[in-house]
Amino acid sequence: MNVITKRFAMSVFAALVLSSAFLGRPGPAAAATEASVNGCTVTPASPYLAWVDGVKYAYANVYVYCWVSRTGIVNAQIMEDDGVSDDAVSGLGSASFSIFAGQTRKVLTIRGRCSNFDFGSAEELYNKARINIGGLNSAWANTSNVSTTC
Ligand SMILES: [Ca+2]
Ligand SMILES: [Ca+2]
Repeated sequence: MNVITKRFAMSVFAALVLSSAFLGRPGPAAAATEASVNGCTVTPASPYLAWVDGVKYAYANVYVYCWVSRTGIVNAQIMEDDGVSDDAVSGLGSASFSIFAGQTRKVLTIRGRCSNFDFGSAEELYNKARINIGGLNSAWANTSNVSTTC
């Protein structure tokens, strides 16, 4: 390869590496805001903050809609976006639910202590959730980030 061809090949390679890095990035940017499996859809709601006994907590609700009557399990967790490795704000919440056809219900509220993960700047909290119906897991669904100071 001459120098110009080689440079062009290198820049194409660099662009591919960059784009795959962005496409492969885990976290809210890559996930859908709802996920479905076996007749039900899970929708995590954005985290919100509340003071309880002088402690600042992040709370988040999770909603499930089923177009057929179903029993299942929901998992959810509040996270802080840190790019490569996100921090857990809450533990991994779990609850079972039974829903009639055509019903939407709040099936879980999780909470975790709001901590100063990003020193000197705001935290970016999001809620992720999935459901398991009849032994099948949905994909994880994520809210977009909520920028807040913990
Ligand atoms: Ca962050
Ligand atoms: Ca901070």
